Amino acid sequence: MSQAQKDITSWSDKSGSFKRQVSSFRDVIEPNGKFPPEKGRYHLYVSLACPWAHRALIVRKLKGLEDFFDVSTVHPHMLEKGWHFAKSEENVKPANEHSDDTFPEATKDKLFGYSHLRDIYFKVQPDYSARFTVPIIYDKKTNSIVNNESSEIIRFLNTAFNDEISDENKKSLDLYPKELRKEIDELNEWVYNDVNNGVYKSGFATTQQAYEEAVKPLSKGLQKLEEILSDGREFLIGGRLTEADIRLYTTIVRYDPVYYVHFKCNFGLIRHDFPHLHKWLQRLYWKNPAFKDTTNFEHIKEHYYYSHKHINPFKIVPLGPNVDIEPLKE
Ligand SMILES: N[C@@H](CCC(=O)N[C@@H](CS)C(=O)NCC(=O)O)C(=O)O
Repeated sequence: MSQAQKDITSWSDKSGSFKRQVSSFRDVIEPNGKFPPEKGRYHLYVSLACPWAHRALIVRKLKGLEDFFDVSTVHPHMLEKGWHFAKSEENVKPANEHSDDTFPEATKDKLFGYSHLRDIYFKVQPDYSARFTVPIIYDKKTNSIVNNESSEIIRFLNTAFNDEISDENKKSLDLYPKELRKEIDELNEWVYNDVNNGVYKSGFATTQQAYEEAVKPLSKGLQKLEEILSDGREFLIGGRLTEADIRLYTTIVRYDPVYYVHFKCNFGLIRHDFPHLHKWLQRLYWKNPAFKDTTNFEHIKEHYYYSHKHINPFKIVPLGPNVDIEPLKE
């Protein structure tokens, strides 16, 4: 059986620890480069459920790149052949009817009308044998995948189109400013290992030991973040919004509705046990539409609970929490 057809737990090694694959496509969009910035040339494939793809959607909106990239959005059910597209975008059933064919805000593959995301990978590389992940930046001109690694995608979206962006605020917004790079890189590194990927390592562990080895650093990581934010600061680093906030946000916003239950990260709820982290989350969500408008709790919940049959074989999607994000009181 090819890697592509295996269950997600096949990412685990012998010890039962989850090992995330290294992304395959690592080019960049940059002026005068192999992939120069051109309006309408590139397409973004995402899942609204996926925290990695969510990073790209936030930066696309913060930088005002909606007209530069159109987006195809996969259906939240990730089934045997991986992510698939909606069969129809009309007469869409409500999210709670669990249709594999349609879902509010899931789209068709707008470029090729393919049924599955894997078809894009095979079009570009017929012998592709790794996982079929989102996000993808696809180049319509050369029919290739520019990049499928979110940490790199958000870096080049931050700068590549600056000469073409007309809104001055969006053009000058720098999410990775030179003077903060060292601090951002340091924070990103442990946040990635212990928190962003930590929730997956906890949830996909197949031994008790592997689970505990993941969930303990995750618990410590959240405590550390809580301490950093305990002075009431609005952003993690430098008193301004940076990619460090974006990278953490997409994990924390999924924490109470999904990771706490589904991935057994249940030593604390963000809303009850991490008041400063909670306030930081609420501010990003309620004060900046780039965060709120790209956060879709229906896709998020439906995807995780419905797609990981080794964790939740009956695909029951819990109804709670009653409130997705509590209102901000300041
Ligand atoms: N390193 C990648 C990870 C992306 C990733 O793992 N995406 C998940 C969704 S959350 C995916 O598409 N998984 C499909 C699969 O494993 O078959 C990134 O940050 O862009």
